[in-house]
Amino acid sequence: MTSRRNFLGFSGMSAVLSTVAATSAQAKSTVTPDTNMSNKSNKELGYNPVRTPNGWTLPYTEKDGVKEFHLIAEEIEHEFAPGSTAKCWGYNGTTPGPTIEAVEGDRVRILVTNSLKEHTTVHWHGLILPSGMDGVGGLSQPQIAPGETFAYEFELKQNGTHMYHPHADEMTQMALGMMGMFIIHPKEPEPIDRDYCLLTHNWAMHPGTSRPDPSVMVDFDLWSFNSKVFPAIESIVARTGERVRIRIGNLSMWNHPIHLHGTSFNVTGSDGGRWPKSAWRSESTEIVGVGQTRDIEFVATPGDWAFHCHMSHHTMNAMGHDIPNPTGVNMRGVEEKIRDHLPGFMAMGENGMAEHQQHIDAGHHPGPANTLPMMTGSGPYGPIEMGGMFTTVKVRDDIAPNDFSDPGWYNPPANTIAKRISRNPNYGNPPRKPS
Ligand SMILES: [Cu+2]
Repeated sequence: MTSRRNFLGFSGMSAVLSTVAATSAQAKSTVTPDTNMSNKSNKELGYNPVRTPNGWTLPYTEKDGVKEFHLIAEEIEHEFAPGSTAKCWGYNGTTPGPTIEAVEGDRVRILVTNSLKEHTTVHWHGLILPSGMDGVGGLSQPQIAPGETFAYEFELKQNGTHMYHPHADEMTQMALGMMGMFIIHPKEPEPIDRDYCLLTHNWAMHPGTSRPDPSVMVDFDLWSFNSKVFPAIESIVARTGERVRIRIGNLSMWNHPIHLHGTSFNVTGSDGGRWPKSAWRSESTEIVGVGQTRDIEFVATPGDWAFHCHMSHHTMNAMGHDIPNPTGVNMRGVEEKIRDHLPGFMAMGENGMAEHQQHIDAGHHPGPANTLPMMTGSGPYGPIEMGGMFTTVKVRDDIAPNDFSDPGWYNPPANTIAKRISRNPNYGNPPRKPS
């Protein structure tokens, strides 16, 4: 049995697993740096376009007053972060599929071509529409067979943060990455300077393999925002004082308590649109449940602020769950004996797991092929020891309104960084609870 969460470093096992070879896929996943696919100004659009970090927005053509979009369901080659690629399923070359963006009152026609080898449908999650447009295979429409194209057409009767996903062999198709965001702007523009959207997901990408395993229900290996994991998730960038909204959708198998450092945000909306102010809640962590969307808004304050799921295993990459607890165990001597059976075995974890990244970074400990280290990433002060659903909100005083490029690391004002004042382990006299 392959143990997924492999933090003890079974490089012997990795040699076996690395024989799983990748084959060619039908389409290459590409990241479009500029996610706004429209050449129109915000004024012409009538809204401030949403930005999908690491993703993109689906262009449309206007035909007789109808906005026509075209999705194609297909197998793709996807990179979670450099060092881990997989054959996934998605739309128009990517997972998540492109963000669909329109305005309340629009009539939309969405063509769906099926380039998979099994049938599919698309369900417009949270949208108010005729029953026959709801996309549940067998219930509301016939399945879209391989090679066929179906047309969905309906009027957008609401605004808010919505999603789309298959309602056909849903367990497999979603596990392999078929999902996307569907943003409907209100007719009246909202006072938001930067509008981001992130779709959360989980992947059973067992070490050394190259296809997500759809049978896994709880113990996943990779946790993603827009199908990317740290350190490959783009930063959320803003200028000091701007009003930022982050729309978060969840089509994964877990709830995600999403936490932002350095500010108290308001939870301001969902698939029900932007709530009345009386319904806003001031929070620092908001659980986005499976099948839910939540919008958070805050005024940007300068700094590099961590933004992540607060389930601590959701900010790690692949590791092994089914191993004995090494914490506090002196494995010297035993390590040699295990090496007879597992060549290259390296004991880790006696004093905590931070040494994992040190060994990986130093090249002592090559992991299985096509598998990201459990903890990774470097900041200006050393290893960040994260993975999965972790990125940064980067706020600076001098960022132009439409500049989304990464400004690098924050340079804090003098005397505002925590600093070392002693190396003496017996320094001071910290109080302990009297026994
Ligand atoms: Cu989570």
